[in-house]
Amino acid sequence: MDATAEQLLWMYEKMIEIREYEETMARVYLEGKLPPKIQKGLAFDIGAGPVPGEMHLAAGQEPVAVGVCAHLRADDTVVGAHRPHHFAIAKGVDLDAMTAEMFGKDTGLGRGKGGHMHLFDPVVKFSCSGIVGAGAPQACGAALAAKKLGRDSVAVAFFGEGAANQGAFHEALNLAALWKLPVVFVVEDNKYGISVEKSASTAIASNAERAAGYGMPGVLIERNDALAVFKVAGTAVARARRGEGPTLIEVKTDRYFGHFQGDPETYRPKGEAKELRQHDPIPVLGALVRDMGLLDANSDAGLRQRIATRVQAAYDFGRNSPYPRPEDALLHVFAE
Ligand SMILES: Cc1ncc(C[n+]2csc(CCOP(=O)(O)OP(=O)(O)O)c2C)c(N)n1
Repeated sequence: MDATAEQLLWMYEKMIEIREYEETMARVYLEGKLPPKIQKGLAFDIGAGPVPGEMHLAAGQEPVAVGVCAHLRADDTVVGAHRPHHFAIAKGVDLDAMTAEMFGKDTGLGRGKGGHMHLFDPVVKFSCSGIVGAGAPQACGAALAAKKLGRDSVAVAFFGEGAANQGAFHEALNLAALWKLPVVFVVEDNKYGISVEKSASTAIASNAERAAGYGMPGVLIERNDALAVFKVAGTAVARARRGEGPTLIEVKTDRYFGHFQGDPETYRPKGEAKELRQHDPIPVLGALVRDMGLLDANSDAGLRQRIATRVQAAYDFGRNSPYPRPEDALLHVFAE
């Protein structure tokens, strides 16, 4: 399945937007957290500053999000994990409300009660969770609902290779195949689960091989490349829409930042992140769209400027929004 000019441009634009979002967050997150005497690599108070809590960024992993979401509609469901911004942006979650959520503000997706790992947007059917492995069964639930309602919408569960060792992953795959659910499972293999290398946690090199054990197609994508993901995801999403059941995809991708912001990354070979950035997938797609005549240097610069302005506006919105009122602390927490 070849991408149209419109899809190529969309993927390029979204990858730039995700990268801009994550690089901005890397700066904003440190505000108020790093007293001058605390050196790089030492712990800081994660509750301090305008963006409280842990922060897991996905710079480098953009191809996985855009290559899959290019095939999705607003009525399709996406369930992400604890590193969710790239999926949320690619699925079309409102950037202002998403950012306000991370600032803990009343205008946030969850009125500031969820934070960056708990972004819920029913408008575009997006959710995520800090519970590793939780997303696969939830995607099965959304897929089962679509099937029962006779709709051709699909569900995608994105999670890391660490999550693929959770029991919930295996139960979800079994059920999805047994009931031929319209779901696509996408494993992001960014080499590490926190500090643990995949080779130290997983007996086989590719999770795609595990698909055979559940009776579904499994595909390994060895390049961190938007087009490569787009092609494989297109087949998987179309298969799910036709009612032919689930697919398991694993993508080898690159995490440029630490597991969380503030991670001393002592487990990484020195210079690894810098080396990974030499294979940045964004300029690769940029060269392609320019070679195809879809963009020139001027329009590329204009596009980047528009995206930077849009992202900055979202951060301004989050920063300047009001905090929830203390008396609303229990509002929307318990069902009546
Ligand atoms: C059920 C559960 N166990 C453990 C954790 C702690 N934890 C947070 S992230 C993480 C590693 C996840 O690795 P992976 O699934 O590969 O995702 P990545 O961080 O690489 O994106 C762990 C163990 C958790 N949040 N939930």
